[in-house]
Parts: sequence; structure tokens; C-alpha cells
Amino acid sequence: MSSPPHMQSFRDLSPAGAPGMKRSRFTYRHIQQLAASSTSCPLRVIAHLDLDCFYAQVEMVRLGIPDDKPVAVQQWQGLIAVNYPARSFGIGRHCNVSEAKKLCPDLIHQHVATWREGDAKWDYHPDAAANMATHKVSLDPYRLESRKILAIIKEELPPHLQKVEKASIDEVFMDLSAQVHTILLERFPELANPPPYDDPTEMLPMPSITALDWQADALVDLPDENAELEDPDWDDVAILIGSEIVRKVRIAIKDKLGYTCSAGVACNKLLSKLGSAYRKPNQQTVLRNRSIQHFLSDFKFTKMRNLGGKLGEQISQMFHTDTVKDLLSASVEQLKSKLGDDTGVWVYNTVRGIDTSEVNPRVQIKSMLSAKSFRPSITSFEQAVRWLRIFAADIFSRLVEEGVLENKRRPKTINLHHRHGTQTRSRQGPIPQGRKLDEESLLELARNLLSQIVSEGQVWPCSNLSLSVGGFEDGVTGNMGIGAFLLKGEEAQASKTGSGTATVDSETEIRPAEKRRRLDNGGIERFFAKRELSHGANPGLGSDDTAISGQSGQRLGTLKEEVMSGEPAGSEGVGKGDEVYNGKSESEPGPIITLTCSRCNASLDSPEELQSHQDWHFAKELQEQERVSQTFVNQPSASSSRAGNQKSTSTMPKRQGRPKKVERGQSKLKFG
Ligand code: DCP
Ligand code: MG
Repeated sequence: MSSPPHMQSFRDLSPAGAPGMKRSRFTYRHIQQLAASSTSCPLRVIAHLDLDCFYAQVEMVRLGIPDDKPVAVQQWQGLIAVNYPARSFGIGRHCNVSEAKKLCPDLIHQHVATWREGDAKWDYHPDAAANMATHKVSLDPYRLESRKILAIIKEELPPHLQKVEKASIDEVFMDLSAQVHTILLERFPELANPPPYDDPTEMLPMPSITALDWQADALVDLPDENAELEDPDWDDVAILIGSEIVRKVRIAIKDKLGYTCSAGVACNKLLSKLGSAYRKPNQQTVLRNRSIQHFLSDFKFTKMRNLGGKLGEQISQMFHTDTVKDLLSASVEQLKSKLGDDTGVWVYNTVRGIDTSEVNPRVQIKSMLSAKSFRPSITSFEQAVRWLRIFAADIFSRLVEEGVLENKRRPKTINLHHRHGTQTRSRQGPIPQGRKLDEESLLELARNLLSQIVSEGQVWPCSNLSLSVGGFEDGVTGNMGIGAFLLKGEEAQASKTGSGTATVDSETEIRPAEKRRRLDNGGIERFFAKRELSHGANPGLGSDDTAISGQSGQRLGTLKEEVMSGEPAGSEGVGKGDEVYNGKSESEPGPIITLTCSRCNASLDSPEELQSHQDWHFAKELQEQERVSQTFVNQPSASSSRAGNQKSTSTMPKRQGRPKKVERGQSKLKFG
């Protein structure tokens, strides 16, 4: 690609530049870092893309509803997505259907698809809203569209240079640095020259352009008009190129699927996300480095990522302010002493717009969960099995998308949670590996787990059932590493007992350090995860179904009997994060529960977190075993050798404060 006419190159400049000539703030090394998508590169270009009123758009496209009609997506009596024409009537997620109809009698309100009790497939049922007791929400239509959007984004970006992270069902981060680098070098071949004196710390010459064409982008203002007159530097040029790429991606999504989205382009994830929300719908906002401070100073920090919940509240109380401007005067030492070292430094950086977190393209799902809270409670085994059939079908349809039919990936464990009054019981078991996995076999496994729970005695009425599969493993390929020939822990035991089926998730065993690194982030995530619940205004979300696909390392199949205790888990809801990527979905309302690990008395906030925490113990034990005997097939330890299904019973008394703090690395990123 040649330089556009308005961007003349500086080919004729001497490498070191004429004496007194203005130099760029950036160096040759920064250009190299850009190529490597280095998180510390000041020229970095990160984009965040968020679909506008996502579920509403999916329904509008599906039903052929014109763009200007007011539309909302209904879940029972509540609204979970509202399009922009409807928002102009004052309708929002806080409204229920009748309030919304009062504000706009012409509102089209479409109920989400549901599984009807006993059915083998979800559908759009006209009577769903009135039948909450016998229907379960299906978010499959949105999940499917979400996948198509992701596929288009990936098609639009050069395969070898793309770094795309799906952040929730309708959000994506893109690290455009490497692609921007390639385009920069095409337009300004001089940038590929070796630095003067071969010194990469030499400053670059300024770009030989005086104005950039931002087209239709919403540009965040600079602090004053004079700043706007300053010549653009390489970070401005880089971000402009990023913005061109994003515009093309957005057009492709609109052309191919009919959806509009908004985007933010900036130098990191934090700012690009703030940018995409800045002007909606169907716009993209560019946040140049020079405008960051000005942009942030008007912000309430409680609107920033991860500061919307408890942590933000805590800081507001401590510092008697909720504005970024005021918090800028707090020193890093002050923040560290009040919030702890990690969180203090993180907050200090965040209010300055500093964020070096990586765009993480890993999108593989680690576990899938399908659940329902019953109002009224269900009272018989047969009734429960009818729901298990739906859960099995729901999970299986997602497994098919994950490539289970082609043997690309396959879960190894299945887990059933059952709630009766304040008691939660759960059973885990292995999924036999040699056999066909389908809805029927999943149902059979789930039914067995339920039978075991029922055999315990008083288990009816049941107010919640939740089925999950986990321990995903990639299908066996022709190229097996040495690891494939070594049996470990439970596998070894299973092979000895002849079942050959009991397995454990190898990822946690082999890479505990990596897992712990991921989990450490939970420190901050934990503060905000339950934000939506505290709003509590949406009756539609009050008593609901859950369909979660997590990838934050949840592993089932823990080998020990555990006792969980905590307070009753109010209700589950479906949020935008029905799929959880990197544990960072922000808005899924979830129950606030406290569970206690019987091994170390740590308190955890959800069954999934408890499960993951227990897995941490398990991984540690395994690590210990492997340390003792690295060469031989390990005998499972006494604590971890129970073959067959695993049992856990939780009694959930009233909340009793936090008995013991979770050790660093023990908690995982949450599903909420
Ligand atoms: N969602 C939900 N419950 C919530 C929040 C969101 O079910 N409490 C679902 C419906 C949304 C989708 O997730 O359409 C995406 O959530 P967003 O927060 O991105 O909201 P929208 O896409 O609807 O609107 P916006 O245009 O503000 O992004
Ligand atoms: Mg959205």
C-alpha cells in the first residue's frame, strides 16, 4: 500500500534529522515493540467492540422489524435488552413490560426463546412469559449470532496478525498493534530503516503530515484548542490506522449480519472499553493519548471497569469522592496502605488510564452449566428428570458447537447440584471416554447422580437444580506427546479398577502455575462481580435459569467429599455473560452466597468458586505427589483415591462472616 497523498513520507530526511528539527516522542524500539504487540508499547492500538442493544437487534433481524420501531426483549415480565428507539421513550432494563408499555404503547416486546419442560429443543413460545414454572430460558439464538460475529471479525483481520478476545456475548477486544505496524511500514517505508547509529533508543523523526483525516469518528476532545493544532505524532497515526481497521470490521458485521455496533480505539483495554460506550449506537470513538487525562478527569471512577462494585464503593467512602479528578491526588502509597499493595497500584494506574493487560485470544470454554431455580419448587424425581432432559439437551447443543461430534473437544466430568431448603447437595462423576456422547448419555449420567442424591433421604421439595460438565480435553490427535502414555492419579486408579474412565483435568495438573497466575486477577474481579444483583430492579431476572459456559478454569471431578456451607442462594439470573470468557463478564447477575471449604475453612462466593478452590487443593496434592514420584505412575493418595462418583453435601446456614481469607491463588475468576 502506498502513502496516501496527504501523508507524504520523510524519505528525504537524514537519519538523524536536521539540527533543531522536531523529533517524535517515540523511538525505533517502540516501532519494534508495536510489531510484537508488546503490552508496554506506547504506540499500542487496542479496540473494543460492543454490539448495540444486542439481543434486541438479534430479534429485529430475525423478525424483520424495521430499524426505527421500538423493540425490547422480554424475559418473563422483565426486559433484558431495549433498542435505541425504545430508549428514547425512557424505557430501560429497569422497566417491566407493563411499565414499558405505559411509556410506549407501540413497543414490540419479544420474549426470549425457551425450553418447555420435557421438550427436546428450545423454541419461541408465545405463552412463555406466563409459564415460568415450566419453561427455561434459552440464550442459544444470541450465542449463535455471537459466534457468527466473532467469525466475521476474524475473517476481516489478517490471520497471522490478529489477536481477538471475546469478552462477553456481545463484546470483543482486538489488539491491532501488529497489523497497524504492517500498515505503518507500508505507508512509511522509512520506519523500516535501521535506526541512526544502530541505536534503537534514537527518537524517530516526526511523521511528515500535519493533519489526519478522522472521517466519521467521534474524537475525544483535547484539553484545549491549541493542543489540537499540534502536529500529530506516531501514536496519532497508529491510532488512526487502527480506527480505519475497526471501521471496516463494523461495516462487514453490518453488511453480512445486519447488526450495528459501537467501538472504542485507544492504547489499552481499559480506555478502549470506555471509548466504545462513549457514543452509542453505531459510532466509534477514538481516544488519542493526548486526550486521555482530559477524558478521564470528568469521569466518575465508579463507572470504570472493575470499579463499579464493592471496590469502587469502598474507595468512594475512604476518599470521600467518586471522581477520577479527586482521586488523582491520592498517592500510590496512600492507596496501597488503604487497599493493599496490588489493588492500590492497580487503582492508581486505572484512574490515570494506565492498563497493560493483554488481549487474550484464548477462547476455549472450560465448563458448561445449565440450571434452573424453581418457583414453586419441584417435588418429585420424575419432575426433576424432565428438567435434566432439558439441561442435557442444552449442554449437548453447546457441546456440538465445541466440536464434540468431531472429537475435537470433550468434557470429562459431570456435576449435579441440588438445592433443598438451605441444603445443597452435589455429586460429581466421570464421563466415560470411550463411548458416544449424546443427549441420552448425558441424561443417563445426570439421572444417576440424581438417584444418588435422592437416596440420601429428605431431598424434596427442590428449589434449584444445576448440571454442569467440565474438564474439557482436546481430542486425541495422531501426534501424542509422552504425556499421553503416562497415567496419573485418578486415571491410574481407574485403569487399575478396570473402569478406565475416571480421569482428571490435566490442565490444572500440568500447569498449576499458569492457572494460579490467571486466578490472581480474581482479587480485583471479586469486588465487582455481583454488581447487577445489587440493582435488583428487574423482576424478570428474579427467578431464573442459568446457562453458563465458563472458561476460567473451573474443573469438576474433585475427589474428596466436601461440605459446603453458606446462606441460601437467592436466585439465579441470566446476564449478558451467559458465556464467560476469561472470567470477565461484567453483568451477569448472580446469587450472593457464601460457601466454606471444609479443608481450610476459606469462604467462597459460589458453588463454582468452591469447586475451583477445591480443585486448587487437588492440584496442589497432585503436584505434591508428582514431586515425590515423578517417574512412576502415581498411586492416588488416600485422600484422592475414591473411585466412581464423588459426593458433596452443603448445608447452608446463615452467613457467619468470613472465617478465613482465601489464600492467594486459591480463588478463581468468577462467573459473574
Ligand atoms: N444482558 C442481560 N442482562 C443484563 C445485561 C445484559 O440479559 N443485565 C444481555 C442483553 C444485552 C446483552 O446482554 O442485549 C448485551 O449487554 P450490553 O450491556 O452490551 O447491553 P446492550 O447490548 O443491550 O446495549 P448497549 O447498546 O448499551 O450495549
Ligand atoms: Mg452491547
